[in-house]
Amino acid sequence: MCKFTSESVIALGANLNLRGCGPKVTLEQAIDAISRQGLVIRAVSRFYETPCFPAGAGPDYVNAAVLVETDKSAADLLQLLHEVEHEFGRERIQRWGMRTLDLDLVCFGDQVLPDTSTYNQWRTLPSQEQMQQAPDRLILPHPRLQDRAFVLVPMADVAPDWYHPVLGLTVREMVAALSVDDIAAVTPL
Ligand code: A4P
Ligand code: MG
Repeated sequence: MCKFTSESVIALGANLNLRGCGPKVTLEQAIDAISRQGLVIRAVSRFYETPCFPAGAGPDYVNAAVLVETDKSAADLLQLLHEVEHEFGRERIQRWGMRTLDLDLVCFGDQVLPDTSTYNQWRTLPSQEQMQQAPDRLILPHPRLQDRAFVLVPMADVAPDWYHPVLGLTVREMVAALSVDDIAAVTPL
């Protein structure tokens, strides 16, 4: 019998050293850790150096994205990502604060969670409030995906044709909507 599987994209980011290793090594090790958890890794993006957002809030990041296939639910997958973050020394001190490893679930097939109206509330949250408020449940697609070159450019390496179920745009189209400067600042390592 065929198991039901979903394709999803995980965004990886780090801007602090961990146990003497830089962010790039941490991201490589995190991808190994994810694959050991039974997720099938279908594609790994290039690794990019990206300017810290918000500007001046810390060192540059290394960002990447992976396309994975899983028979887990989206909630179980996020739980697994939190466990891997923990294994890699992630401490949640400050929203958007510096981190040894951030793993975000960017999309899970075409699921919109918990529902379109709640998703839209998070997506349209005024920028002042974005730094203060963090969701206490899984929001899909990731509500800031469309704004961020450091997520979209790596994602375009692994899932350029993924179609945003609410915005009605592909990853290619979302990248094309970013400013030229934002795209240019995301530099392959
Ligand atoms: N949560 C809800 N939905 C999701 C989802 N789809 N994926 C919950 C991941 N987590 C989700 O996340 C806050 C809460 O959102 C958690 O309870 C989680 O269950 P978090 O990972 O604890 O906090 P965070 O990482 O500070 O928030 P978030 O929303 O992941 O932040 P961002 O938007 O990823 O910003 N600059 C550069 N250049 N590169 C970066 O990677 N990353 C950030 C973090 C800031 N600046 C950056 C980068
Ligand atoms: Mg996160």
